[in-house]
Amino acid sequence: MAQIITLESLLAPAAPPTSSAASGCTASACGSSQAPSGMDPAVWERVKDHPCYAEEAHHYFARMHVAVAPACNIQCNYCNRKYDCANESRPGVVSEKLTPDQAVRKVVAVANAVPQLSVLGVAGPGDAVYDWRHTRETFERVQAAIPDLRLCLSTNGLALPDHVEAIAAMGVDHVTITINFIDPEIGARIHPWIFFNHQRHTGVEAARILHERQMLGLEMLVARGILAKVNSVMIPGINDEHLAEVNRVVTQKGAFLHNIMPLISDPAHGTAFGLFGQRGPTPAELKALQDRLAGGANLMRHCRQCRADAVGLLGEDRGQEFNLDQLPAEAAYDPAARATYRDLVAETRGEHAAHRDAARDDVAAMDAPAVLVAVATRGGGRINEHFGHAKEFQVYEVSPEGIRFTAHRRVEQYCQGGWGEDATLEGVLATLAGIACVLVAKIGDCPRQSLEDAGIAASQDHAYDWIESGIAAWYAQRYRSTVRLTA
Ligand code: CLF
Ligand code: SF4
Repeated sequence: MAQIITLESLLAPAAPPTSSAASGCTASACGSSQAPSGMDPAVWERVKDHPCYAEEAHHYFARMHVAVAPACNIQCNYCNRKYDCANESRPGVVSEKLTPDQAVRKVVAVANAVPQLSVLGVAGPGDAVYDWRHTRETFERVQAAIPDLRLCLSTNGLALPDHVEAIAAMGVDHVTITINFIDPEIGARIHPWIFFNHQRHTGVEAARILHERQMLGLEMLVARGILAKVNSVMIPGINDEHLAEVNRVVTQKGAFLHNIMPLISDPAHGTAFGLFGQRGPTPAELKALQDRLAGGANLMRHCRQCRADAVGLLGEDRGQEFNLDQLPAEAAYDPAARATYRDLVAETRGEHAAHRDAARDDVAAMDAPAVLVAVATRGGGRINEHFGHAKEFQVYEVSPEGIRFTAHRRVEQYCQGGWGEDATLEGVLATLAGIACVLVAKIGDCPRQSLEDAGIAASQDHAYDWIESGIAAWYAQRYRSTVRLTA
């Protein structure tokens, strides 16, 4: 018998949702989610359940990576081969490497247990396209077992032109290329060598070959209608200024999305950049660059730089629940839970879209400054996480121009085993610097006071509301009273 699933049981079990902006659901939005303005509805159909390709989708849908591709054909100065591919993951965490057979067992187990699952990605721990034999076999077998799972892969691009036809024939619709440079002089400072055509190349010559292959691969993907995403690692003093040129070129070549990720660099990771003391950008530097690039390719701002074996919604990682030794030896795929969940999301997203539009109209009528609001959420588009349980906050910029997701900020969970840790709270406060207000499902008096002492408002008045509705209501309350006081 099919399991009974509700969105609330999956995402916000503690209280019924309420709304402070629009109420009910408009006829036009009900039961559907519409393409964002300017997006072809046919393209929206291909991205609306991909948590990386559509920001809105990451509230509802999960991805999983299987670490089936250990081999790589280049060296990046931000990578230590002992660890995961840093193009799509945090360095410093070892993945359980899987054979295609083990990967299929894991995908079936996750699909049965995580109804939000919509995408299977191969993102390392080496290069998914260079290690094509493993990636292809995994995809073919998963496709046979779970035909509606979207397939996604990530590559450095060097081997991509050799496999685009096979990728297209398999129906892989989403491919990411990591492109950090256009100018080979800059590329040589990031990628010291490549292995190409049975030969090792170094320096500027290696970077030039890599660049040509990346451009060719991107053009071939776009020509076949595959949605190409470009990831770039932002490395201060090396390619940070140059990324505007990367953005210009990949936009012109038809990239669907550009994801600029901050360099993660730590001597403990044993990477060349970590050992040289190369720093990563600050959140403010990253945001300033992203803001400068608005208008080119769509920018992805919600990347979590996830592991090569990540499982779950982007802000969570349930990979440890599905280690090999925990998997059943054999299990059949049961499509019921995912199908039920999809139907519920389809209905809910229409309601969410209507409330988002109402919230946008509410803030457009305001005369108030742009401020940042941090939201604690467990997914589903709601303010539904307690302050003390949050492992990250989603940051939105609100102004009369609208309400826009800008970034996430990771924190150490404040509440451990029933009580809050003062030392942890200090770190949380530092991470929330520059935030005007934190919206949460619940917060205790003690952390609320500490936040207020640090100049950050905290509110649980919008608990379980839609994120945009709660932000608009807080904004109106905050700035209407200011207007009244100063009038
Ligand atoms: Fe994985 Fe990458 Fe596909 Fe997403 S991740 S292969 S496109 S399914 Fe997503 Fe993770 Fe960022 Fe990658 S949040 S690191 S962008
Ligand atoms: Fe490491 Fe990935 Fe670069 Fe290969 S492509 S060196 S695995 S970061």
